[in-house]
Amino acid sequence: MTRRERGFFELYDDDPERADALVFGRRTGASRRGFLNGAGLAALAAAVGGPVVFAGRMPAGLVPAALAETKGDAKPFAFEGKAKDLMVLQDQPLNVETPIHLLDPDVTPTEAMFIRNNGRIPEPATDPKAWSITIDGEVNTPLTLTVGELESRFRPVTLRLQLECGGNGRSFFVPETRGNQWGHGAVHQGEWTGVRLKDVLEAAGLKPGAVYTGHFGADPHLSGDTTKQALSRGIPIAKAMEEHTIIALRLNGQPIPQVHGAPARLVAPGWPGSTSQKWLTRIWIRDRVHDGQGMTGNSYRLTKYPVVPGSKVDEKDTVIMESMPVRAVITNPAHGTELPAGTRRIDLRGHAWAGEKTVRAVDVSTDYGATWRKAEVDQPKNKYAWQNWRAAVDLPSHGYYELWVRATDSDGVMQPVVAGNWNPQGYGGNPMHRVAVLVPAGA
Ligand SMILES: Nc1nc2c(c(=O)[nH]1)N[C@H]1C(S)=C(S)[C@@H](COP(=O)(O)O)O[C@H]1N2
Ligand SMILES: [Mo]
Repeated sequence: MTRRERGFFELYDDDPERADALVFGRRTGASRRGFLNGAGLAALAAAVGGPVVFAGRMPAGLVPAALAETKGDAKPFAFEGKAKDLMVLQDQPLNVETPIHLLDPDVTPTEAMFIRNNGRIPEPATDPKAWSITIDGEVNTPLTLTVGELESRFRPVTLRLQLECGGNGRSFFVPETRGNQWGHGAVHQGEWTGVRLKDVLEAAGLKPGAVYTGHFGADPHLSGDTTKQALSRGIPIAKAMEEHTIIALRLNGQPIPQVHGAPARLVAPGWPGSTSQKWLTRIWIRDRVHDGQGMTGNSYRLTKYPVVPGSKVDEKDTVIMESMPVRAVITNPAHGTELPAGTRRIDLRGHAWAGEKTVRAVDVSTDYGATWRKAEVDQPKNKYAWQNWRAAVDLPSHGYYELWVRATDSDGVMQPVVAGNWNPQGYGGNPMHRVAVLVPAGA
């Protein structure tokens, strides 16, 4: 047995440069990748606290999961109503990621939900019921409705909806792209109560020329410039009329917290989170694709065809990102768990989702993808709810393991091992999720 010099991750936390050099030998340029030779393997075993059981199946050059984890600011997150272990990626604007194990419940607790802001958080409304939303543009009757009127005039709906940032997984792209370096944790599934956007748009009456929505919120632009929007995205009319697209008024049975868009926000499930406007004040029905803040250039756009990673891409060679891609996460055990000595079999569980589509299969591996086992996958509770999955796996001896999960969507598209589909701003990075665990040697 390898004697454990340090804790599971301490070495990498303290001095990642030195740790990399130890494990992978000479570094080439700024790259972390190298080859695991005998000395590297011994160093890795020492670092992770046990023998790397399936080292023989480990792809050369793949950064071990124990070392690849994204980390936010090391300080505990101090924000009213929020869990302290959320990871702050950015302060101004506030961008905060959820460690995956906090996503374990089917409905994400409000305190565990990731936060994504492009601008400043607006001042809370003094009278939330009097907050008003204007529907104008290509409609027969422009409307201004208060939250109170939305509640009294339209039928309420409650749905479990997964909401994922378009940039979730950005940190896995090579070369790195601009923006928040999210791991897999820019996603949540709330139980949202509100009214269907469709019902509201029907009350206004769409003109035949209606093509797209344009969303506006009350959050000031980061610069303080009142002529600029922090974010103003939109969706095609068909998505706006889809019955799961809602103006949400409550989250998990409570008023929506200010940071999540109180008192009214859109939820356009399965699409990049940026289409789910917080602090909603206006929906402008457009006769063309909306051109607000975040709709043009490379923002929220994928390339029309594969490009050489790192190349410059023209707007004409891009398409607006619509459905989010397939992804699965392991919510239990947590990354970095030291299991009880003698553990030889464990239960894995988590969620999987695929934007507009559903998940057909989830597979798990303990040996770097050499062999796979099928997980049991539940049906979604409602359309756009994530699907819970579970699987038991064997761990043949003590040591370091990586638990890998990959999902396949209803069209047969499977998650890649590493983030493919590179695009200039790093959207839709969905490599498989990997969790490192340790089974210590018996006493
Ligand atoms: N008004 C407004 N709405 C917004 C944003 C914003 O910056 N301003 N960010 C969007 C993005 S990019 C995402 S991913 C989601 C995140 O929602 P959450 O902060 O409630 O988790 O909100 C969206 N709605
Ligand atoms: Mo986002």
